Amino acid sequence: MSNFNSMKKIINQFLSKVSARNQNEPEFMQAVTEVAENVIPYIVKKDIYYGQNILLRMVEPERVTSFRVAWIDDKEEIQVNRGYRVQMNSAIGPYKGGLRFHPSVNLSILKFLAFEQIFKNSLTTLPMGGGKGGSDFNPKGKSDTEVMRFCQSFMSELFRHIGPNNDVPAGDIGVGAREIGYLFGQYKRLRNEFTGVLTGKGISWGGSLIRPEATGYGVVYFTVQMLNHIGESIKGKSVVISGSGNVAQFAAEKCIQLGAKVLSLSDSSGYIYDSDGLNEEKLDYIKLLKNINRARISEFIKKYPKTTYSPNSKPWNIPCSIALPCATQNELLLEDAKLLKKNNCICVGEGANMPTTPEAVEYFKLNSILFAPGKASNAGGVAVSGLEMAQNSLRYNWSREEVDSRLKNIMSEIHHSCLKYGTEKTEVDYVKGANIAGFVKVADAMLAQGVV
Ligand code: NDP
Ligand code: 2IT
Repeated sequence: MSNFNSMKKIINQFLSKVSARNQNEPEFMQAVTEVAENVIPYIVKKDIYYGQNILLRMVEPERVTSFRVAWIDDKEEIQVNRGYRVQMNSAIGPYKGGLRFHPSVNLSILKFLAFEQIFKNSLTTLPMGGGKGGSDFNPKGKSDTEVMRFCQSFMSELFRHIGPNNDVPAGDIGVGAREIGYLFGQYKRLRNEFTGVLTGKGISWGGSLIRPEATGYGVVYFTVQMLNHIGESIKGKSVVISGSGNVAQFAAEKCIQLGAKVLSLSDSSGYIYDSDGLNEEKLDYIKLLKNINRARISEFIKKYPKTTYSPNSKPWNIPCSIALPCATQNELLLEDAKLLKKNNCICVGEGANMPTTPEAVEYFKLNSILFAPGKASNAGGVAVSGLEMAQNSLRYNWSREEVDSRLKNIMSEIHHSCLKYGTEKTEVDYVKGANIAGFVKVADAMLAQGVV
């Protein structure tokens, strides 16, 4: 058997074992498969890792908690949702990762996110393990008081399982400043302690400057690094962004600040296309629509009628040099990748977690399109969460400039790690680089700590 075939066999044996134990978890298996394909060939060449079943240990969550969240809506009807916290790996630090509130939330999605978070957090250079949680609660259309009652009920169980030295959640889809506030208030009330148990807090109560901006800014800092590495720059380039939430808004903001032309944003109902490019004033209006009015992005064209709105479609058919998928998993398919290539796109940076399907990732690789996986390019959010934890421990706040400069340095370090493990002849496989670099630090810690 050729080396290639025997390696394929080892990988397939591993994946069969994992999938037998995690049936009906397609998103989790998708994330595990990608890591296994990069990391197993690395492990078999390294005596210290070979035979230690490290990856088999990493795919098994240290702990999974699932709980009932009962709450009363504005019509005084009793509602029941399901809450979760997946504590995946604590080898290098307390569990760290966001909470997602979205009707699609299930164990497969949270396990994929918690698994990705292990590698992402390792790449940040900061001491954070991997975790994720959330609920199938849908915040859309709920009043502020309904969201508050839900968050209070959710935290009334979650508080037993988290803590500033144990597990520190943050935001993700459907969980922003409002939800973190309600969750923090309830935790503080139950524990009678003011601690850094959550990140993404408000500035006056323990939050960090730049945390709201960090994921989107970080994606763009990473994209700039990739472009610079091939002698290109972002200035003047056209950018297509999906999503219009936290990550998309600040990715757009940084692109505009750096002189790029942002042509689109979207939500789950459709996308807007602005051939002149969004400017700061238009972006402020999007922030108002999405964050304060909690409206649909289609509303944008009422104020800016030169912009077009396309319902029930995604923006990947718009000609652009750079694509930043910043909405959700599996939102960029092979056919979208082909459209991007046809329109001469040269670079894709994931703002969301796993937005690109494996077939589309492979297509980008075969066509030499720069591609950054979310665990590298969107790590700026959790990195500044780590800086928020550091500031909470110091009982001190750093300036905007200080945090932004630390964020930039961390994104450069991540880029450097990807180059170290992913450079192949003249090109860089950022997926492989991120997976191996993220793995090595966690694996070494696990080896040092024995079979636990
Ligand atoms: P938000 O809730 O602020 O925004 C989510 C955006 O994505 C909205 O525009 C939403 O549209 C859209 N969206 C959500 N689900 C779907 C779907 N099924 N199909 C199409 N569009 C969808 O979330 P964030 O911006 O925080 O998160 C976006 C992505 O970035 C997620 O993958 C998240 O895991 C990832 N991420 C977030 C980080 C953070 O710090 N917040 C850090 C790193 C990664 P609609 O309003 O219609 O639902
Ligand atoms: O996917 C992610 O990295 C996040 N949602 C942010 C996690 C965090 O703890 O800041």
